[in-house]
Amino acid sequence: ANGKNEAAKLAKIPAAANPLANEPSAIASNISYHVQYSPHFSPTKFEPEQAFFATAESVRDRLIQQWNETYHHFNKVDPKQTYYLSMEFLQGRTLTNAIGSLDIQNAYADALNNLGHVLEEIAEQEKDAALGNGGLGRLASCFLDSMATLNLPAWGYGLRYRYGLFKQKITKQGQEEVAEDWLEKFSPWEVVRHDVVFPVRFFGSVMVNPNGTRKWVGGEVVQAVAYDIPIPGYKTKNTISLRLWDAKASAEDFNLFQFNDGQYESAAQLHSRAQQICTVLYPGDSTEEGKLLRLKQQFFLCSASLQDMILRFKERKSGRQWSEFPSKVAVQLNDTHPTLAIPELMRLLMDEEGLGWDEAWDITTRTVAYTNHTVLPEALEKWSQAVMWKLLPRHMEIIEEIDKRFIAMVRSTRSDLESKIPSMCILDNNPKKPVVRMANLCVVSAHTVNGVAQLHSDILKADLFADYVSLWPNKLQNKTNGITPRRWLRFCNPELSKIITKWLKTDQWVTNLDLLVGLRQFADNTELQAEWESAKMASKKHLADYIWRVTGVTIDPNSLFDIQVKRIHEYKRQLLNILGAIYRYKKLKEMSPQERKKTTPRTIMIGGKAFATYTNAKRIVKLVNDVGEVVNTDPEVNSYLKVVFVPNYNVSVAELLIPGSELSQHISTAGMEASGTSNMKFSLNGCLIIGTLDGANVEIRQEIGEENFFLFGAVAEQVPKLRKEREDGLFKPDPRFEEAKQFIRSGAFGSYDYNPLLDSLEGNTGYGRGDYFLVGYDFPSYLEAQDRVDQAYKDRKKWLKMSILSTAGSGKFSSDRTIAQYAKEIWNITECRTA
Ligand code: GL9
Repeated sequence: ANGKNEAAKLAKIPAAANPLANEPSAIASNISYHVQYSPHFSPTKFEPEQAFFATAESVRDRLIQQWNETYHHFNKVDPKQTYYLSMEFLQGRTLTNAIGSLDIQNAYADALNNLGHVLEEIAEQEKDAALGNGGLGRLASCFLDSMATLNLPAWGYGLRYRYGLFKQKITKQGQEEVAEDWLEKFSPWEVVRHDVVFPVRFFGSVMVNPNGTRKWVGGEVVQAVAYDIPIPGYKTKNTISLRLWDAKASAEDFNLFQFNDGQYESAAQLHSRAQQICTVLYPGDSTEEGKLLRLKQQFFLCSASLQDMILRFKERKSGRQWSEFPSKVAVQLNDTHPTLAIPELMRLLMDEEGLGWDEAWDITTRTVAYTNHTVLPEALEKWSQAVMWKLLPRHMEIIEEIDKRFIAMVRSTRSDLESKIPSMCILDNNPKKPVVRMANLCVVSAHTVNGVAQLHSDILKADLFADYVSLWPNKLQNKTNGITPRRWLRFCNPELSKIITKWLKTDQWVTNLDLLVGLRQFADNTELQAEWESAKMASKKHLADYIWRVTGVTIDPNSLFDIQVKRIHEYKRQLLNILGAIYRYKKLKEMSPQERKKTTPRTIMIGGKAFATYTNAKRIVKLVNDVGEVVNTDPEVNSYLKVVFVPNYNVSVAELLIPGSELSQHISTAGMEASGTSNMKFSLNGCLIIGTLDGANVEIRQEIGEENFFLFGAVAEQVPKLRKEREDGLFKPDPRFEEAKQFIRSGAFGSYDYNPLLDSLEGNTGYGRGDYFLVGYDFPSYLEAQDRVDQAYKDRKKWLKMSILSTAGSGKFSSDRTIAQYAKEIWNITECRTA
């Protein structure tokens, strides 16, 4: 009801445009100014939606001021600058984060109250910018927040997808994907830079000049236009840029003659081809067209970003030496997706700037570093050589030359590695399907390669990249991931933040998260425990309210809130979770009412999106929903167990779920989750973890203390042997595992055909990979760990202590720590603070 008739009230507030005054009345005037003088809606309405856009624009005014100052400052100081190249940035919403970073929450809340609105409600009007799939994209966004907060000269470069990650609808059939148009009504945060436009070529051919140099010509040329999004640091003036490229054709590409001849489609053909490039995040790559489009996107990002960096390098100081480039520019490749930056930088330096191979190679290799985010073979990119020759003929020449020189170098310096050359080199010339191995190109060309958690980096060293380590012992580093404590505690959980600040007697923890260890000494304190419990309860009620709104299921805030939210993937083992829930349900059914009363009531929430063509993942979504349907409507047990599928999991849903969580599940098959980052978010918010020794779980457990972590399951070194045993038919399944599967097969959760999913858990069937993910092996120890959870939850003091110790031990997982390490150990950049 807020704001319904507020247009009249608004008219009485003078529309002053002083964008920088901090009093609530001045802010209200500025909001009013935007409603009236930068209108996007008809002038009679001032409902929450209109209020959101006007509020965002007033916040943007402030950001622009300090953003411009940061630009000027970097230009003047000319520091070495990092460019984080990423196909994904999972930004989520911006308003609360921006107001919080500017430290003017209260004034904005008051200003909006004066206008008849409530800040929290206004903030909920904002659509998530979901230009990423999951952890990898969210990591990039957390990194930007830390770069700005640490006053580092650094920018992000990405693509301005029209449709980001799809919206997930749950129907009787399971998951349905719907396009999500975050730009439907425009984004108040982006600024188009009409003066920043670069041509990007595709296809064409290579021309040899009389002097032997080469030039890429012909084909089609698309314009890359810069859209900048401001990234404010927390309580600092520094505001850096996320530069997103959009593609457009130029007017000359529009065939006016054809159009006037009535051939509308062919007249605009080049325009529509240009438009395709930035239409969707991760176009399906099951077709040749899809693959080509994805490759075009990758090159588009790399080429535009590098042209921009080179121009800036030249403009900041005229007439400088190219050899200075690596001391002014650091490029970080977020996974192999932007690998083409390597041959593109080589091409620009040689063909456009006239450098020779050796100098160009020296500059390129001293500039580029690469982060690996996964060891899953299906995620290691390999591009067809034929497609690459067609789309990027000059780059293929360069890649061939890099490969040739690499092989020659290994032969001449390390004859012991001769037998390893076929797997180490870049081009896989298998005649059936010749491909370019992008990870190999990265490792060969980058000065530094890093993994994202200690265990993952150890696996890279021992396994995936072992041969390169013997060649270049110092190239491989670890940089354990982190999360921004601003979004993931200070802003999403203000109740808990207040308590932390009170007990630590400082709010410095927001930028120095190690200070959280100061809570350890109070972990037993009854007063802190009471405050802690009531903050958690408030968040649980808030969450219960949300669950009711989006699913119609009522959940009990006194039950244990148990959450698993992440992309649906067999290796993440949501199936283990739901099988555990099914087993619990079956046991509850078998109990007498008296026995049931002794159990710990639970609400199991599972959320996440399945990739559109990943059938088994979609079956898991369907199963969770079907189980929920039966359990939640079963009057015998539904006060002891609820199973809820949380639809459309995204950043803003995470901000609601995490503060209200008590137990979260990070239960991947050991060795398969490179790091995980939501585990850090949950732990930071006082949520206990049930998990395997995988990814960053290992380090979280070390930091918070093993007695505060519910550990189960096989460890990474065991996995190959266990898989082999399973294959050889030597595995004897636990009867509880058989019982849970049999219960599904009996039709207890409806008539949908779950056999393909269940068969994927068997040793020797045509389906799946013979329980490749070891759900069967880990099932008994998982159930036992869940029993320990139930017991621990009954002891309130013990549980609260563990919860406090989780938060207290999470300091290491700040992305400020991670980024400080990248800055020092990979990029060699230092602070550049805007005065
Ligand atoms: C991922 C890993 O799977 C995660 O374990 C890791 O935490 C993140 C960030 O380093 O990167 N790699 C990857 O491809 N994704 C990850 O989440 N997938 C998606 O982002 C969908």
